[in-house]
Amino acid sequence: NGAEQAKAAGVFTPKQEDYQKVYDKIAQLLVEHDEYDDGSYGPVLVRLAWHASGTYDAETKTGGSNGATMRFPPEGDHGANAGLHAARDFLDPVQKEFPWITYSDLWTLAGVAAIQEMQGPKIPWRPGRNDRDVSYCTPDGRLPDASKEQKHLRAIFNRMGFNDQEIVALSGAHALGRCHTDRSGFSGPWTFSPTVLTNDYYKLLMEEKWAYKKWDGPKQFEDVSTKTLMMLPTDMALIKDKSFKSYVEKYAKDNDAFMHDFSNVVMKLFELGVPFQTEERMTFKTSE
Ligand code: ZEM
Repeated sequence: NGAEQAKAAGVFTPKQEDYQKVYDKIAQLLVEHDEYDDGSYGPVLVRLAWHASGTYDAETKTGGSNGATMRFPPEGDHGANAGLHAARDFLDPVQKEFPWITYSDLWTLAGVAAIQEMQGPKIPWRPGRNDRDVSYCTPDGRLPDASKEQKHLRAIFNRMGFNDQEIVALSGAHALGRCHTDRSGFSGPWTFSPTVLTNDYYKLLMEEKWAYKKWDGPKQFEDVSTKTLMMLPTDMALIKDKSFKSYVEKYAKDNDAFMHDFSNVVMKLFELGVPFQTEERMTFKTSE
């Protein structure tokens, strides 16, 4: 076949249909490996794509998803990245089957696939990331510290180029997944449906009563009524701060607005610092 021949000749230029095959493989593995956590690797794939991208510094134009430098010990061992080997290992067979894709493109594409397969919005995506060597690892401390509040959130996310509205829209990702005591030290999920993207994170922030969890672990919050859900200090900062809270209220009331803004802001996150050769983005077909 043409693609194989072109690849053998070293001139293989993947097209949208080739990236769709990568997407489909990830979607298939997500279904097959339902033994993980709440039944899905989806959340940890989203966290991998976010931690690859969220190291971006707009001033020095360093970090971001270009490079996939989390493969190497200095960055892979940063405390914030604890547990992400699970996501990288999950993607290994995909990289083996499609050796032409860079790890850095694969990680963000997997983030897109995970979000779409967990009933989130379509996230337009484009290729163009190159893997870089260990010398491009970012310094520790670029990702947010969950024990802090609004001042820290603004410092970290403004550095990437995000405003208040975007910070709140991005935080809606915490509808997904959970905290693990052996990773971050925190414990528990934010919502009752951690493998489906909804605006429940905002609804719960607004509607539940939250109190400090009484335990030996780091300071976190639990819902008073069921004591099964959690919020980080940085999550609670979104309803302490007037400007942040106005967006939490908006997304709690309007799921469509959340889905729309989440798509835009995640697209922007995954593109930070990438020297694209193309303006054109592709939108992947979701399975079924
Ligand atoms: Zn998270 N996040 N995050 N986040 N995150 C965790 C888990 C997940 C913060 C944070 O400290 C933590 C964004 C923003 C911020 C996801 C996506 C996104 C955990 C738990 C912590 C502590 C890790 C563990 O123990 O496994 C902080 C302080 C943030 C600042 C606002 C953004 C932005 C995200 C994507 C757009 C996801 C999906 C998870 C769940 C991972 C899993 O394994 O279930």
